[in-house]
Amino acid sequence: MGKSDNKKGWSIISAPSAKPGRDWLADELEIRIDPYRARFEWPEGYPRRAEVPDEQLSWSVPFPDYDPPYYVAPAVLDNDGTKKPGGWADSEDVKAVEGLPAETFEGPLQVDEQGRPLNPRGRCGIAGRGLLGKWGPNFAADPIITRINKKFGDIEMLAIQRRDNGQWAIPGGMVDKGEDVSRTLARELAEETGVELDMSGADPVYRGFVDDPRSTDHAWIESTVKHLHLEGEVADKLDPEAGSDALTVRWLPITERSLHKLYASHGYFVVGALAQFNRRRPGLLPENALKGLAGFFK
Ligand code: RP5
Repeated sequence: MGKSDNKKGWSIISAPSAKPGRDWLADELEIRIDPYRARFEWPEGYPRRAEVPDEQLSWSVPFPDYDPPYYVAPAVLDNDGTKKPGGWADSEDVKAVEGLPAETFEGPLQVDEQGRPLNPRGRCGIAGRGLLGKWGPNFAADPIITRINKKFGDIEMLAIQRRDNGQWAIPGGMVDKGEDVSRTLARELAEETGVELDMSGADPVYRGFVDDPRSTDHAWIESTVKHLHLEGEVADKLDPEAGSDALTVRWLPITERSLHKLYASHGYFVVGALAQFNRRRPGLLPENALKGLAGFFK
């Protein structure tokens, strides 16, 4: 198990560098995202999360006094697909929802006695769906696009500043119903940054739970993360332009500091992508830039 830093709001991860004698660049990274923001942060409009002691996080441990506030955002209710044509949200009546998956990237879906899916990372201190449209897993896709800035010797990523909270993020988004995830990666990239790239050959980085501050006991995000490193002139010819969900778009230098400031679990996804790429193509990414990221796990 890695460590958490409550003041900075890191997630917790189990990583080789947390184990003596192992090196994050040389060894396979085992990314396990644990809930931090999902327990201690919440977006504007949410009620305060109920306290959940570490030892009662798991649904398998009884917590008879657990009585979290219930919250579903008005935007979710207004976009109920059973009432509004084209609505992106499920019905508020969980029993009326068709097609709840039996399996998610995190394993078999567990439900409570009311049929509500249970967050695979345990109790989050808020019942209902919050700002998330789907009961259970809300599937997302995150395209990591990197390049080397030769002038500064940096590795940079294409990042957006989110309109909802001003945080820098991978230009990801939700998978539409029936959509192939490669398509979602390319579509979200194009919608949020104006950059059009074929993501079908991108390298898989991660699939699973995201520590998103919108998470609740009954709704959470699971993402497919893929990485494309652009070489030579390709990246310089692109002309990124912020789309509707983004305030700004830029090539963001990847540093220990910028990684920690990224939205949700995105810092872990980016460092995981770089470590994996560096093992496959040793020598291509600037050594100094990589060395500067070692402290990310400390
Ligand atoms: C994060 O929320 C995911 O990693 C993905 O980047 C994003 C999807 O939500 P929206 O950007 O569509 O709000 O948890």
